[in-house]
Amino acid sequence: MKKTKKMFCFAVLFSVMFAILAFPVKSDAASMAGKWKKDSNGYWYQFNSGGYAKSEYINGSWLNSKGYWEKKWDGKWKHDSKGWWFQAGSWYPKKQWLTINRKSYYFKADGYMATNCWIGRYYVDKNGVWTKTKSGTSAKTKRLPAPTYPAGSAVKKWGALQVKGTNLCTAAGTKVQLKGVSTFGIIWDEGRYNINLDAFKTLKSWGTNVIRLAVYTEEYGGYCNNSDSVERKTLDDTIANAVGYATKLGMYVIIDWHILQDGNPNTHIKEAKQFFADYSNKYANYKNVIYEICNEPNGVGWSDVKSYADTIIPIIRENDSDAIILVGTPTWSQDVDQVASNPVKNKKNVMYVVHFYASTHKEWLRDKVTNALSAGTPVFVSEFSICDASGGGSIDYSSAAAWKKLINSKNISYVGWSLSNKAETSAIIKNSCSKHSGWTNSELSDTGVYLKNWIGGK
Ligand code: IDC
Repeated sequence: MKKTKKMFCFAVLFSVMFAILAFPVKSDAASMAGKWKKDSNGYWYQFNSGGYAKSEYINGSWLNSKGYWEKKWDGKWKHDSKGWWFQAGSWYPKKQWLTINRKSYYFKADGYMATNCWIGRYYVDKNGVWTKTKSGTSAKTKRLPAPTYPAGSAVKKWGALQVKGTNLCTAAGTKVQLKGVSTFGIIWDEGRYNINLDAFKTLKSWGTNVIRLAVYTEEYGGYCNNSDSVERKTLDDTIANAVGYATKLGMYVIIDWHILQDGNPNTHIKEAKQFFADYSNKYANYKNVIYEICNEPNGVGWSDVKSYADTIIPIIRENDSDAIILVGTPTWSQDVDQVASNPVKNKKNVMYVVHFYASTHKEWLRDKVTNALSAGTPVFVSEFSICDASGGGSIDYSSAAAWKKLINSKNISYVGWSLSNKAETSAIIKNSCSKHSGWTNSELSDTGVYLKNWIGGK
């Protein structure tokens, strides 16, 4: 009899609790979705997302480490002029984390809730809620001081770029179009000698304001290919030199983690984490460095690419809160239309990559770009050519013209492949030309002349 009465009291207690319990300012209850359940051991709380509450408060009730209701529902947020604390009877948390309505808070030695600060590896925001955790990947590089950029240069005029809506904009918020050239594999002979100050000057004289550095990962001489004689130091030195030239000329520069045959960016995620920790630290004070985190994912779906991006972006953001980050898309950076329904978590200054080779990729890929833009996805064409997808074959001028029209009308940034004299159509320098800067039109390939004219507004 007595027992039944007690259970009855509990039932009343819980219903009343749901009816009257409201936190005045900290309206955490809204974020908590689930149901109270009961078994022979007592009450417990099942989340809609699966799992159950344990060692935490749910609507003021303490659930123990086994997940069972333990104490009276006496936990309440309180505050005074010094801040918030959480009072449960005569007890209040101090020097500890506590999860309250599915959010974690840190209470300092005096019992007040911590705000806007790091507690070890964990960050609590202005509401005291734990929002992020340090990646644990720390940079092995030294942070360079902020450089100066020459008068009249793109970087001097536009500053640190930002993304607004689907547009790339100047620091002041004006729409801007980057246009430029991608190096060939930075270590490959047909490309490496074209990475020099005079070469970049030549490109600048065409109107180029961005250079992309193709740092292959798995191919020969790649950053993650340890089976050949190319040392990482050579790659790092080349990147350092190239960023130096671009900076000296006031051009933007994209550090491109050029995955290709590795297909899934997660294949080398360990190396990628270290790479982007190192470079975002080194260039945190540079306004002109852009990070492209995975050239061309292939054989892998957007959810895997997104999970990779959601790992790498926070690592970059730990060092650099606003650099532009370019995220490749599945099917060799074509599926940009898949992003809108499931974008990366930290969207600030992130753009998504489309690559096209005009002889292979036609109206259907242009439609994807248009659809992505209409759905609010910022698009950046960080690599293209006007031949076929092998980098060879013949030029399709009519498809190229359709792309040019689309890109210019939507103010999309574009970067042509590639600054090389290899015997392939996409190489912008003729194979017969061995100059490494100062190319005249007759030393450029047909692709090179086309790119130069486009960049030059012709
Ligand atoms: C190509 C080079 C080619 C090289 C090959 C290595 O042009 O000389 O042998 O890489 O796999 C891409 C890639 C880019 C390719 C290019 C042409 O991003 O690395 O470069 N391409 O195939 N995507 C579509 C085309």
